[in-house]
Amino acid sequence: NIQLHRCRRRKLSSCNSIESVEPLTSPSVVEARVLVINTGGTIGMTLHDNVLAPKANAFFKSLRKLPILHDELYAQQTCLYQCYGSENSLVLPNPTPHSGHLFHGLSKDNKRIVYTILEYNPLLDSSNMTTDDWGIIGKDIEKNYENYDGFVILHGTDTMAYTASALSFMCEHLGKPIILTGSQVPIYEMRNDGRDNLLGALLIAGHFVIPEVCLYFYNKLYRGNRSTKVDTGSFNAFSSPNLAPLASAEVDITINWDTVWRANTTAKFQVNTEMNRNVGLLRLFPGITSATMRAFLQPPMEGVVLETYGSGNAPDNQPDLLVELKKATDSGVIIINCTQCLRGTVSASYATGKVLMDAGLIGGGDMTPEAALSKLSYVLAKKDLSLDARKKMMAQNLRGEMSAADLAGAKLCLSDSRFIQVIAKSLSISCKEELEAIRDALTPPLACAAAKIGDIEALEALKEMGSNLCLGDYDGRTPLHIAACEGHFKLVQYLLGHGATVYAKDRYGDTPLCNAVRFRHREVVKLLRKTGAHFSRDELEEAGTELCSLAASGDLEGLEIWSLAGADLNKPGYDGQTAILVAQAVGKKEVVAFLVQLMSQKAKTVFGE
Ligand code: ASN
Repeated sequence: NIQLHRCRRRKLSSCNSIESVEPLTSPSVVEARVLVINTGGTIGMTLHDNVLAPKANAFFKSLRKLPILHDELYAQQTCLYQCYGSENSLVLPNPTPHSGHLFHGLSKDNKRIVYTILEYNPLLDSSNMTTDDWGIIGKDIEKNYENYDGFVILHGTDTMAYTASALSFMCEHLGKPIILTGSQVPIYEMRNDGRDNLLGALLIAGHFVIPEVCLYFYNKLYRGNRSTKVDTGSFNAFSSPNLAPLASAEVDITINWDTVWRANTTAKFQVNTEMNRNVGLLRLFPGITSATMRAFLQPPMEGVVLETYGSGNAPDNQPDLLVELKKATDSGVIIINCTQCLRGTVSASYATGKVLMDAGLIGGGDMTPEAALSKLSYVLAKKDLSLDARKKMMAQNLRGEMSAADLAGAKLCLSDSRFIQVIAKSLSISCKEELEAIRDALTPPLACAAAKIGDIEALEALKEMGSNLCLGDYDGRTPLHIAACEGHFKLVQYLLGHGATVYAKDRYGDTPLCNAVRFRHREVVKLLRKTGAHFSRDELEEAGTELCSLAASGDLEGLEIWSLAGADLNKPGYDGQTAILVAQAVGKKEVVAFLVQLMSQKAKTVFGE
């Protein structure tokens, strides 16, 4: 039982029993409270008969003797044990030590992190963890949610990524940090990673409101459902192959706030411990038989993560395998296609991938198998939902566990993007990838609108948001197309100087040069030509007819623009007549003279006169 006192800002001299203890200098300090749930794992193991196993009732006592993890003097002076319980509460040392060193990356508000340890009995090697253990952890967090600022879960590394993934789904409307950590070497050994991991997790949980289930290991904070154990023998045991870390603890603790999941709900936190256990992971291997597949997909199996090759591929020359898969999906088993590769996403780019979609599998995007499995278990337990609704949920990004399909790899920084953030908030969008999706969807039309009115400042602002000014709108019209239509010379210049391409084609196949010609913007045509713009072979071919009609109607401006744009004034029209012959035939002498002059000018430029 944990005593739940809420003494967040306690007077240091509020305790009667401290007369004999030297008072501290600061009159009051802010305290952050963290609940540490010790489930077991190597961090608290000792050797028994030459093998490591968890040791009960030793962890708290040992931390109490470690000055980097506990300040006994402060505890005495503030009557910490009376206030929070002597059996399980500790306090981190002062973040601004007497040596005068800055405590890098943390707030300067002299915050003390008081942490209370809840030790499970029995402590488990994480290989012994089950779905029920996830539920127990979840319920303990729920019970204590309002009394703590953050939660640290000490856990074995072997299945830490599974528990982190499962908790991320079970914890609905989470608003506080839950950080799993552990170690590769017991904290009792001289060289160990447990102290640093625990300290880092405590500091982050106590200082930053990161509303996610995270995993902290070897100076990095990962989104729990993106992490996976990748090394048995290194302190750097975890990786998050498809998502950059949420934070890194170097000289400074730097939080990557753009990546941190944003709470997008007004609903209250709750832990949903209903998990469906009839789920499984099946890794494809060359030579797998339909009998193996059939056996695996037998009832009571309700959900399977199929770990496929590469970008989600499976043999398409073994129809018997595909038949088994199809039979299972037809009978209501949800099968998720995840890649065996550490990094990347599944996509139906190969025939060997498409067959799986045809067999009714759902693409798992770039989810880790751990995340996909626990998501299945969570979603399948929602008995009130129809099969279709559950399938839909599996394909959705629920807790930042997957990147939006066409956006994996989006990389631009959104830190200045107030506008998109406000829009995203109103649309209840939480993750960086989705924000970037919105930015990328909205900024091309916005840039086109800015180009329309010749607003270079607006374009500049969009560029600062990380927008690519070369992107086209829904019709493939780029800002350069629009500026060329409007004849905004300065803006065309600006765009050309900021990466816009003269070769962009809209859905009608038109380039900015075509547009500038059509709307008769002489200077823009010249500038585009100088930058390398040219008509296509077909356009040049068809130009003859256009020139003839311009000549017939006496349109000198039109003839000049076409000539500037690179049209051959001698090109015959559809009936074999050239513009000059047409002008003569209709008696337009000034057109004939103009064409002769244009042609001689052109010849001079060609021959460099
Ligand atoms: N077998 C241990 C566990 O998962 C491994 C560890 O914690 N490093 O509990």
